[in-house]
Amino acid sequence: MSEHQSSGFSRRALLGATAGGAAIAGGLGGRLALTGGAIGAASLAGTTAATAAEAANVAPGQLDEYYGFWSSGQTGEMRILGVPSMRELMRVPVFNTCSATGWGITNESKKILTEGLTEKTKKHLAANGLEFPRNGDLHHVHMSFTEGRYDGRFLFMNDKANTRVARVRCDVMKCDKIIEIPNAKGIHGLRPQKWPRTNYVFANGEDEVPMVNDGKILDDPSQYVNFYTAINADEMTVAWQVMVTGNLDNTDADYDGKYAFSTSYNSEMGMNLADMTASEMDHVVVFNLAEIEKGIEAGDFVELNGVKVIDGRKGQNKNYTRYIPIANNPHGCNMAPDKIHLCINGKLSPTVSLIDVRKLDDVFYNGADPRSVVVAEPELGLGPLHTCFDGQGRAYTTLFLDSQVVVWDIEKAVKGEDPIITKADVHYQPGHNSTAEGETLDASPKFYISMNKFSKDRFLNVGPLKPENEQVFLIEGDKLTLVHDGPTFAEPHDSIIVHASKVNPLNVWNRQDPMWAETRKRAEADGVDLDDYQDTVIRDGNKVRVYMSSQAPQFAIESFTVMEGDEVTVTVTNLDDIDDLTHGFTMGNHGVAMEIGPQATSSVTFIAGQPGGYWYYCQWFCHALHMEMRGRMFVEPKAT
Ligand code: CUK
Ligand code: CUA
Ligand code: CA
Repeated sequence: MSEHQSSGFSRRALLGATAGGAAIAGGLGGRLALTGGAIGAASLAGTTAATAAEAANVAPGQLDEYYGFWSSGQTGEMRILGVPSMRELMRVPVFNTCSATGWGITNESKKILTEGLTEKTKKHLAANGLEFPRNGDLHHVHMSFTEGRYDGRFLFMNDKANTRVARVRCDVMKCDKIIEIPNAKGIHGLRPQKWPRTNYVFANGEDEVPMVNDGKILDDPSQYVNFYTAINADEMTVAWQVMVTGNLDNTDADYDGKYAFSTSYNSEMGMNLADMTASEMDHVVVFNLAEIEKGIEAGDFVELNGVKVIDGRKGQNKNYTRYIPIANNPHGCNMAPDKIHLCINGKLSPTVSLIDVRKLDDVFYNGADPRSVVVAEPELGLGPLHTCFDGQGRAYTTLFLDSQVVVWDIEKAVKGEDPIITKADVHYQPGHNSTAEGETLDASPKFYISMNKFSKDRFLNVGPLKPENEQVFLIEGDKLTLVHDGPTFAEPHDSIIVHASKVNPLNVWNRQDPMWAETRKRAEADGVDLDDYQDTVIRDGNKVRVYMSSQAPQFAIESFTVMEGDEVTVTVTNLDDIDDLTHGFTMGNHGVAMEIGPQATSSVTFIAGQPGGYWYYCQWFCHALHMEMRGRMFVEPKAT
């Protein structure tokens, strides 16, 4: 034990927390175990925490029991972690561009990034010299469900910054669809339908916009509205929208396939902080799926930018929506796996409001008071943001202001008894949290992950911009033991933890994959069969199309010649069909790089620059002779 580490302990103990020695020692124990100081951990932390850390330790070469799918906020990508080790396994570019894989650079990815944009947005982007947004703000990643359980088909995610929703295919862990949601602004909350399967993905528009937003109405909030969007999950098209009163924050769906819910923190329709927090009550909007579908069927909608929009605003007296009053500025919206209770997290209020979804029929069809569905409102602590579940009747709510998690008993809360089981300190200011499959019928009491917004002193100082801190706790009965701190780059909001048995990605691409279907068509038009590979260079006026295969450690074409200013398209097919044998193609000095996975085809188009010789090379270390995997592009001067 060095002195440095010892003093670290006392500082931590002072700053850290009040949840008791176990959590503090657990933190240290976990940290030490991870740095290899197992003996030190045992002597310092005592046996319980050391055992817990051991239980959560995944030794080198061992696989995690769970996949974690992580959002990344303003980074715009999806991340895959192993849980409980919290090892970062992969980054999947979605709304961002990626230097390694060429997402946003290849023709295949550009197609996905551009085809779902509205014409209006394409114009904004063109005015800025862009084809697609450079950024994204990805808060919520959720997997498709079949009968209340993760089914391993797709992951869906939002982009708050550019009002988009994306889908990632779980068989290859690549994004295959991105759509911009018309009418709405700032897609925030996002959840798949749980029952009977994910036919819809629900997406909340957080920001209010003029109705219609064409510049005629500007600073007149009385004419602003918000939109709730149901996306057809199989086709990735907008099925319908509901116009609502107030804004929309987070959403969830029930386990009966009947209702979906959204929190609203701005029922006031305020345009500044004072106005957004002016009321005593905001609301939760309840969407009646069958009635909305009937309304669409019956033609009770307006068509707005190609979308069927139902009017579900307050006072419409129709059965599309109901508004349940909730203490001012609620945030998280979490359906419990008991299939009965929906938790609305108070944020400004120290409470969670428990809604019994079985009572909603009475509100819709028998005129019951909307507040009658709120069956408990336990006071839990300051700043409740999100709640997750362990399938044992316990709920875990993050307390942002208290920097704690509170574990509480749902049934006790409903009975009016003190529901609080325990509180544990987290470091610091937690937003979302997750338990193993906690938003599904397979919720289990194994790990608790606290996604904290501030890491402060938990890691070596890396300058003014600090990582976030995500902590893993072992759940043992009523006790939470901290076993791991994990720094993350900006800025995951949410995560889901999926048992490894439900996720079965391929090791090698299928040659017929739709990802490069367009490229295949282009090759066919050029007389090139991508499956019976001919390495060839096609000249077509000032367009040059290079088709080449790659097999470690060589590109089939070692040089090709183009003219200055030519539009060059390079299509590479990786003929290796071995696990983990990815090649790359980087064209020097042209800002061009891409990944080509085993058996995959990727293509990239660029303008040949100044005359001269340029090297292209494989940027994925693939072979002992990987450095030699390179070739030349000769750019001839334009004839004058
Ligand atoms: S929101 Cu981030 S902490 Cu976007 Cu799910 Cu609550
Ligand atoms: Cu192929 Cu490195
Ligand atoms: Ca409010």
